[in-house]
Amino acid sequence: MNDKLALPVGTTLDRFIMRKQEDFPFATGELSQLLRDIALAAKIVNREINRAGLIDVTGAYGQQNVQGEEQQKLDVIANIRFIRALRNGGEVCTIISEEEDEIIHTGNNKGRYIVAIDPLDGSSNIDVNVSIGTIFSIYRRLSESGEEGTMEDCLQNGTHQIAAGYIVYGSSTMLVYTTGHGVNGFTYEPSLGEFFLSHPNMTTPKTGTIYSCNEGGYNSFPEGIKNYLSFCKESGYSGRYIGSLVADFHRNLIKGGVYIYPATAKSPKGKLRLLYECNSLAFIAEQAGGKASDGTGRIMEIEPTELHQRSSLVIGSAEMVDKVEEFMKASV
Ligand code: AHM
Ligand code: MG
Repeated sequence: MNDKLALPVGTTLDRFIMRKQEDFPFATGELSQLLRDIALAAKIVNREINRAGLIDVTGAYGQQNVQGEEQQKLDVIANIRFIRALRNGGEVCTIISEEEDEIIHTGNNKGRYIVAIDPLDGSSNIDVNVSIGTIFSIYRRLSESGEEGTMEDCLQNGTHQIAAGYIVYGSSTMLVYTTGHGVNGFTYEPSLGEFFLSHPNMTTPKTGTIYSCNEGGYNSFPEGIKNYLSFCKESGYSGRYIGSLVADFHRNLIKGGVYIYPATAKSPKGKLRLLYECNSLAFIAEQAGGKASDGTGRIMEIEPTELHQRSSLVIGSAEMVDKVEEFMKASV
């Protein structure tokens, strides 16, 4: 953890990013700028989310929003906003998005970074006023600068992430990120249009009493997961499942708990995407003292072979993730 500069609660995100950059004398400032680009897009998406119901009313009259653009679903809007901000920023050569089938070349061939993003996670909650989120990972390109980013650049395993974060659009909007030196959380103050440091050096409890899992798929869960769920119940744990990964993860990060999305009959390889969802949250979990596994091994060491690869996910408090792995091992 980088304690060289302990910044006080209330520091703006911009100042925080700037001061952290001073810890690395040879840094070019490009990563700092990239994080600021993401924060800017987050503010815009936050605004769209907050008036979602109102936009729908406007749309019903003319099918156009106030900017004269065609009405679009919020996840499409978020995708456009983040891609636009990253393209305009200039530091990113290539983006991969959960919303896009193919690699997106930004045209910034000198950009040193690759971004993987789930622009709006928790699609089933978008239209019903329940917390949703954005998840992102940042990698350094492996290919030569000056060329377009390659598939190899995009298919790096999670240990190669140089930064990752999420935005949770909840009872307040928060941006939480890591550059591999601990985890910091910032709360958005809408009247000032700024994120302020509210959760410095976040750490997650070693264990907890919350388990988060959609038990609707129980009948087709692996035996080890079924047994672990019985253990949770026998232990009197609380079941909490929002159905928005970011929000479930964020709560468990703070309170201690485990989120489980196993393989099911419907999603035999798991539902969540390794590159857009699992790796970024795994990086944050580990930086906060937690763990992330696919039930048998570390998420961040899985070698991706395709952009939209799925994985099982067990993530949260270290001792709880270990316990799930024990149950999985015992059942084979
Ligand atoms: P999405 O990216 O299409 O929104 O899917 C991911 C979401 C997660 O946020 C959430 O934890 C999970 O899917 C919920 O799935 P289910 O409805 O099967 O429980
Ligand atoms: Mg998602």
